[in-house]
Parts: sequence; structure tokens; C-alpha cells
Amino acid sequence: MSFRTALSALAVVAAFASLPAAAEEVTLRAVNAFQEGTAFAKPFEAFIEKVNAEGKGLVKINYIGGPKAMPPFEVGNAVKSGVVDIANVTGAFYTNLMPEAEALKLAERTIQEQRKNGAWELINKLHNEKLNAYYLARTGDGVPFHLYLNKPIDKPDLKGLTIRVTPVYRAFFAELGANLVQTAPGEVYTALERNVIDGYGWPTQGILDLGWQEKTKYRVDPGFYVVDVNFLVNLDTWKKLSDAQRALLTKVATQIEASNADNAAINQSEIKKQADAGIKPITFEGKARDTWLGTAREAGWAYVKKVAPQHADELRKLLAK
Ligand code: 173
Repeated sequence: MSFRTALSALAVVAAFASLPAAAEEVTLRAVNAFQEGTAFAKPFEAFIEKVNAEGKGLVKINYIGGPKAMPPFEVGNAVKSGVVDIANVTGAFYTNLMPEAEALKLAERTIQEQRKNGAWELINKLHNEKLNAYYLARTGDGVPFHLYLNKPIDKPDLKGLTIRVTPVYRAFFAELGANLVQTAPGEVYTALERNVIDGYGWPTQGILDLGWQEKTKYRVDPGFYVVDVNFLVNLDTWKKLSDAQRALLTKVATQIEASNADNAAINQSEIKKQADAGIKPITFEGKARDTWLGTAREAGWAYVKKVAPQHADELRKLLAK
């Protein structure tokens, strides 16, 4: 065999060797920190459906499931180690790995604004470094959190009350004197049923999906903070994808982020459903309202400063108004 023939044979082999890689469909393992079909699972489920429909031959997402497949507070670790490729999870469930995630709920700018002002870039970098993850999308914009209670209160004071929390509410409710019990969402119903808690933190949406209206008397208004439920991709997985695969995931993620705009209307309909189910609002006005919201905000940022002193000021500058 001449040198030229050998060379062209080699070129042919190389071409074929690279073909399967380029044409191969990648399958991503996905988990959800929220129960399938409920409010904060839905945007991710819509994402999966769209990717699988539009990504035939390119990307396929294999949806393993929700908290029955994996405990919510372990999802961050599973993304970090690559046990899963992609996950839907709130920052509150991975503050052990990334304390800066405490700041995400304190945002006063939408994810679209964050992508423009550099906030996304910083937050993505933190996810890269601390969670070995790419920060693909943020859902939940426009949805605040509330305190739900079975005992009435008439001022922003939680002394003597035992409240179920996650890191979202911890600093705020502690500042107002509550006793705190941390649980995953899956344990709230039983805790209410057994009367071991007097109330719990949860956003505007999802109460009826979880059946908690049966065991809930009051919702304290106004809501505070903003939900962050994020799509995270294991960084090694992300880097291994082709440009076309990354482009499809990014395109669909952007579409899902645009649907955050629907949350205002969904909140209204949820508030109505709660009222119909017998949940009564306790509404703080005037000075009490200012104390309620001001304590939420300042306790939240003070805690970020404490656990993430290096990044707290920059995060506040980029996320707050
Ligand atoms: O209350 C929670 O479990 C919690 O932290 C949360 C965060 C985002 C959406 C829903 C719940």
C-alpha cells in the first residue's frame, strides 16, 4: 500500500469513526425535587416534553421522577457527582453545597433581567465551582412565599409558634421568634396532621396540589421573597454535549423562562382556590406590613452575608433593586 492510499484509508476510517459520535442521540437522566404533576414540577415537565419532541435524534431526557426517586435535599449532590445529568431543584435544597443559593430567593429582578445585568453569569459561575453544574434555567419568578398557619396572629410576631421551614424561611421566621422544624415538602402533611407544627412556609402555588388545604386555616399576606426553582445540568455532561444539543436545551429553557410571566395569573387562581377551600387570609397593612417585609428582606440578606461573605454584597447589588 502506497503512503497516499494508506493516508486516504486513514481519512475514511477517521470520517466514519467520527460519524456515530456526531449523529448519536444523547440520553440525559433527570430528577425532580418536587412531586410530579405539582406546581413547581410542571415547568420542568413541560421542558422535558418539549425537548423530547423537538430533540428526536439529538437529545432525549429520561425522567426518573420526583422525591420518591430521590430525596429533595440530595438532588444537589446527585447533580454534582453526575448520578443525574439534569435536575429541577430550588436553591434552598442545596445551600449545603452552595451557601450563595440563599440569595436566589431575595432577587427583585427577573431571570431575564439577571441574564442582562451579569447576575446570571455570577450565579452560573458559583454553580460551576460549587455544584459542578451549569445553571440552565430559573422558574418561579413572580411567585412569592407565605406563612401558612393553624393559629391566628395579629402582628408580625411568631413567638411560641412551631413552624416548618427550609432554608428559605429560616432566618426570617427565627428573627420573629418562631421555633423552627426543617422538613422536606413530603413530610408537611403528616406534621400538620399530628399537630407537631403550627404552620409552615410555602409559596402561593401548590397547596391544593399537595392536599394541605385540608389541614390549613390561615395564609399570612403579603407574600415575601420569590421562588427560585432551577434547571441544573451536571457540568461534565454539559461540556460533553455538542453545540446543537446545547442550543436545543438552551432554546427550550428560554421558552420555559418566558412562561414565568404566567405566574401572576396562576397566583390569582390559586388564591381563589385557597379561599374556596376555607383558607383565610391574615393581611398585614401599614406599619405591620413594613415590619413583615422589611424583616424578611434584612434577615435574608444578613444571613447571606454571614454564610457567603465573599459574594453577598455583589449578589445584593445584582439581584436587589
Ligand atoms: O418550602 C419549601 O420546601 C421550599 O423551600 C420551596 C422552595 C421553592 C418552591 C417551593 C418550595
